[in-house]
Amino acid sequence: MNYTLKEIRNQSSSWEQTLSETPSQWGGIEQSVPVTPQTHFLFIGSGTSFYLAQSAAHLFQSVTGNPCTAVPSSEVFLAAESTVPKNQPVVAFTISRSGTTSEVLMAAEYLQRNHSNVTTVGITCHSEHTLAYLTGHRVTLDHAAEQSVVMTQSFTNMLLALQSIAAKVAKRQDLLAELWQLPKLLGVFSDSAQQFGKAWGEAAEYNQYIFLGLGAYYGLAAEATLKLKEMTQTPCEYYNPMEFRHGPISVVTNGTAVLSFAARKDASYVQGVLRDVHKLGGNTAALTPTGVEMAGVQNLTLPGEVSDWSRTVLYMPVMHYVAYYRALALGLNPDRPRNLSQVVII
Ligand code: F1P
Repeated sequence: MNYTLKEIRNQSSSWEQTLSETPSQWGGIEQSVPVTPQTHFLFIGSGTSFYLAQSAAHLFQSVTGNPCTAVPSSEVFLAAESTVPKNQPVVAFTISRSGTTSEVLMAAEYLQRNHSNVTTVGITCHSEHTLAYLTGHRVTLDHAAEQSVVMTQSFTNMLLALQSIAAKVAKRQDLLAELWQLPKLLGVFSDSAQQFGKAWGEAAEYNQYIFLGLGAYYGLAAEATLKLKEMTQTPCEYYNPMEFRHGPISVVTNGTAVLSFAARKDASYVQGVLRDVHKLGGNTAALTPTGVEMAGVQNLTLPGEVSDWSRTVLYMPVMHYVAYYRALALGLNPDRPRNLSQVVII
């Protein structure tokens, strides 16, 4: 079995380890991380880790109520005036699987040199790499490290760790309990996730893919797009579903596959968008919560009764399989994606 498939399939058990290790790691640093109602949380990353930052910012703000923003690493040191708050305490989660990506290290160094109001917390899968030594504090998930170039379990585990921290900061034990259901839910769901991903990935008639997600799920749609692009170079894009009609829907043909992440709160709106796509000849599918059925759309129901907030990472393995199986169908090696390396050093 190749690395990529092994790591996609390892998510159920790696999630369990992340959920058991994060609270104690965060517990060891929370006293030195100033969190007040005025604290601004900044989420920083590059590539996959930036899309992770986007989802994390939404998830954090929705339970803490604190202002949260996500920024590509480069915009910390190249556009700080518009991305790094100056007059309030800031906790900057600097996210990097490798902990050696140049821009993330440059961002962390820049913050420590120029912004005394900022406390940096590294989120990484390599406790032995530079980022973990550079930031003021760190949460390390070495069990989620990968040999593959493309990030799969590292994405979902670092996001899950940030959700576990958000639930702790917000004193939401109920959400922590919901997160603890996810490893088992993925266990019972993984076969249907794989079958769905295989079918949609192998479909030779699809020549472009569009992923739709709103709020915290927008970062998931972005990451699903990046996975497919990295592993297969297939034309693909991502949008907030309600934005899709405002121009981008012009690309839809009968070779277009539109896959949406539907939350309970937005399912009826997503259904309307997919209905319009279908009328234009597009192929549509929705990943939906239990009990939400969308007529005229291929549904893949995610198991469990957890909240939209807690369910976030459960959508991702499906998209990992879509990209993985499309790569195989195109005769490509998912472990050796074109033009890419595990880490970008500039
Ligand atoms: C981020 C990243 C990945 C990309 C490739 C190169 O790495 O850009 O998003 O898929 O692997 O590195 P990191 O900073 O999270 O290690």
